[in-house]
Amino acid sequence: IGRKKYVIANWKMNQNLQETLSFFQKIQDEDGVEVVICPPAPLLLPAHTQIMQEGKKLSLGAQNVHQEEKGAYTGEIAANLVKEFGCQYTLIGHSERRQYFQEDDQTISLKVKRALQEGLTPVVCIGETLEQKHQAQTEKVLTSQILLALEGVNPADVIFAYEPVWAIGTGESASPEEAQKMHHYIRAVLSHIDKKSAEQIAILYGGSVNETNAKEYALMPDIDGVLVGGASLKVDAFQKIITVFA
Ligand code: G2H
Repeated sequence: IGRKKYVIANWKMNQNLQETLSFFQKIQDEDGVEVVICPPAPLLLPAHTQIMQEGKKLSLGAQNVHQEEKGAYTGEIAANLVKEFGCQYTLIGHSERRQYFQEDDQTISLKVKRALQEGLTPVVCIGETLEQKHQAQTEKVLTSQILLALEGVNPADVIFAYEPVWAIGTGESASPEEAQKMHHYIRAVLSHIDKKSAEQIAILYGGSVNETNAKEYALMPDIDGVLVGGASLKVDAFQKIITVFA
């Protein structure tokens, strides 16, 4: 439907400097798909330099930014700094941030605003836990995550990634049909906020995507790309996923 396609790598706390340089030497951009790599923050600048040297059409994203502009927040990462280091995107509210670092929807809402203020496109991660799924709470959870994330911002400026928490790093992915159903629901919620933007907003699927199953997600009308963890660490596997969406 003419929406832009995205393949985003979330390296999480993996890869060292040497692996990063070699990854960017080997990986190829492809027409028709925006490829975004989200390495650990200390690897952003070397990755940026390497991309420039190679002259490749690849983008960088942070995995997280702090909601405040700057100040006494030991160990945290400022959005304007990652922007300076070559990022155009940042993940916000990944389930591991929600689970291990107590990020709630309120904090996530502030982070979305901060990212936009600094000129970064937020990739907002939403999704239900296994418990919520079993209690038939999925739609309710998604709706409230979407509404809070979009509070006071233009929905057209945001990308969403649907990552059912039970499918993350477990090898148990949501079936393409199951994912499509939820993406369709997410777009319906967005369309209540702004009908026109809802048609334009990219909604990516994430959770145990690999070079084998990526093709099936790409066929779904409301799946505009993928957010890839484990399978993004190996150049060959990640390249195959890029090709699927190109
Ligand atoms: C979900 C995903 C990327 P994986 O966290 O964000 O990781 O593909 O390893 O399930």
